[in-house]
Amino acid sequence: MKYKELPTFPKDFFWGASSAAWQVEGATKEDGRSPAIIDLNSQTKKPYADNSVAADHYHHYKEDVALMKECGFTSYRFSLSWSRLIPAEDRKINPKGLEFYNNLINELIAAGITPIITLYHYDMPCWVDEKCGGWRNRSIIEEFDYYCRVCFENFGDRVKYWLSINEQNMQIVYGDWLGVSKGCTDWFKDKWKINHIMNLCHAKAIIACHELVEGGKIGPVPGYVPIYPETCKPEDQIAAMNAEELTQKIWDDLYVFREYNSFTKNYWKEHDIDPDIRPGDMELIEQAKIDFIAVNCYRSDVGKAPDNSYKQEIGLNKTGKKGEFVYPNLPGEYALARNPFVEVTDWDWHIDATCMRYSLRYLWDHYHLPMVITEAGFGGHEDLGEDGKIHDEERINYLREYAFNIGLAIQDGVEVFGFNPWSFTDLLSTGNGMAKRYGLVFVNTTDDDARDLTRHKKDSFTWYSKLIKSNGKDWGTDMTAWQDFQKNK
Ligand code: BGP
Repeated sequence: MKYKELPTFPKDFFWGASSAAWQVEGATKEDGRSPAIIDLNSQTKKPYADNSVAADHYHHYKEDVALMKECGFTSYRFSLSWSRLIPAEDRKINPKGLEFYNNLINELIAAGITPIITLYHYDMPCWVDEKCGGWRNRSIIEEFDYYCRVCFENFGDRVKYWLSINEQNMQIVYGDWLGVSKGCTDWFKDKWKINHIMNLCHAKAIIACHELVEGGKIGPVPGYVPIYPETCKPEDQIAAMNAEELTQKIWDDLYVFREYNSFTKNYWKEHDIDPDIRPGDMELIEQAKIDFIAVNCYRSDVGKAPDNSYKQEIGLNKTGKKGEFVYPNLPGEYALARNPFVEVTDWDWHIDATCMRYSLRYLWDHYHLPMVITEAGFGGHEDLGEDGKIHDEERINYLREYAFNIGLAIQDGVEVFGFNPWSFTDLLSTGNGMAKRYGLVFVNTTDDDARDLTRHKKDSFTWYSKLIKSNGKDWGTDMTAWQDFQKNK
C-alpha cells in the first residue's frame, strides 16, 4: 500500500518530551523530600550517578522550561515525587513540594505548554515501603489513593492530562532490576499478587481523577515492546504470542476491558498461582474506565521457541557495549533474540522505527482508544565535543524515523494526539546513570563528577524544533524515498 502524500499531524498535536521526577530533579534531600526506594536502588547499583543531583531540574526548572518554549513544545510529560509531596506517615502535605510543582506547572502553562503528569514512576517513598511492605500489602491501596487525591486536588484545576503508573508491566517483568521484588520469597508467584494490588491502585487513580478533576483525562502507561516471531515456524509464532501476553497484553487487556483475560487465568491455573483477588476487587476495577493509552515504545523484540534446558529470567545489557545483551529464555513460554534486520544501540536495544507504527496499529486494532506517545528515545554515550557541541546525528535519525512512523500510523487511521520522546534534558537512566544519555539538551554532569550542570542544546534540539514548528512537515531531509521504502517493505 502506497500513500501519495507524506503524513500530516492534527493541528493541536502535542509535541514535547518526557521525564520522571527521580531521574531529573535531584534535590532529594532538600525542602522536606524524604527518601524513596529508587534512591537506595540506584545507590546499590554504583557507579551510577547519585539521584541527589541527577539533572538538577529542581533548581533549573525555569531555564529548562524556557528551553522547551524555545524549542516550540506544546506538551511536557513529567512525574511527581510522592515523597516530596507527602514525606512521612503522618500524611502531612509538604508545602515546599506543592510550591515546586505549582511553580513548574504555572511556568509551563505560561509558556503555552500543556502538562501531562505521571502519578507514579518507580519512586515509592521509603516510609510507604516500610509501612506497607512495598506493593506486597494491600494497605498501600489506601495510601496511593490518598496521594493521588492530593495531586488531583492541588493541581487538577490546571492539569487535565494524567497518567497512572509508569510501565507496570515492566515493573513486574523486570521486578528484580527495578526493586519491586524486594522482600518476596517466591517472586514467580508473588508477582501476580503484587500486580493485582497495582491494578487496584491504578483503578483508584482513574476513579479519583474522574471524580476530582473537571474535564480530566487519565490513562495507563504500558511499556510497549512489540514481539516479532523470529521465523514463520509455527512454534516461534506461538512463542512470540506468549511473550506478547506475558510482557504486555495481560496488562493492556486488564486496563481496557477491566477483567483478567483467559490467557492470564489459564496461566495462573496451570502454575498454581493465587493472585489473591478479593470480593469487591473486580467491581472496583470495572469502574476504572480509562480515557486513552499513553505508550512508551523504544524498540521491538524477537520471540522464538525457548530452549527448555535452562532459564534466564530477564534480558539486559548492563555494560553499554554492543553485543553483551543477555536474552531471556523461559522454558515452556518463550525466548527472545537479536533481530538481524535492524541496528542496535550500545545497550543492544533494537532501533526499529517501524515498530512505532506497528505498535500503534496493534493497540488501535485491539483497543480503539486514542493514544499519546510518552516515551521513545535514543540512549547513547555522549560528551561535549572540542567545539563545545553535541552532534547527535544518530538521535536525529532515530527521532525522525519514529516520528515519521507515528505520522504513517495516523495516516493508517490510528488516533494519536502527541509525541513526547524521552527525554528533554539528559537525565539518569533507569539502570545506567548518566552514562546513557537521551536528552535533546546536554547536561554537563557525569556519574563520577557533578561538574557545573550547564545546559547545552544538542543538534537534535535544533532539528526537533523545526519539526515541531512546522507541525511535522520539516523533517530536515526529503522523506519521500524513505516513505516509499517503508511502504514497499
Ligand atoms: C522506560 C522508563 C524510563 C526510562 C526509559 C529508558 O522504561 O519509563 O524511566 O528510564 O525506560 O530506560 P533506561 O534508562 O534504562 O535506558
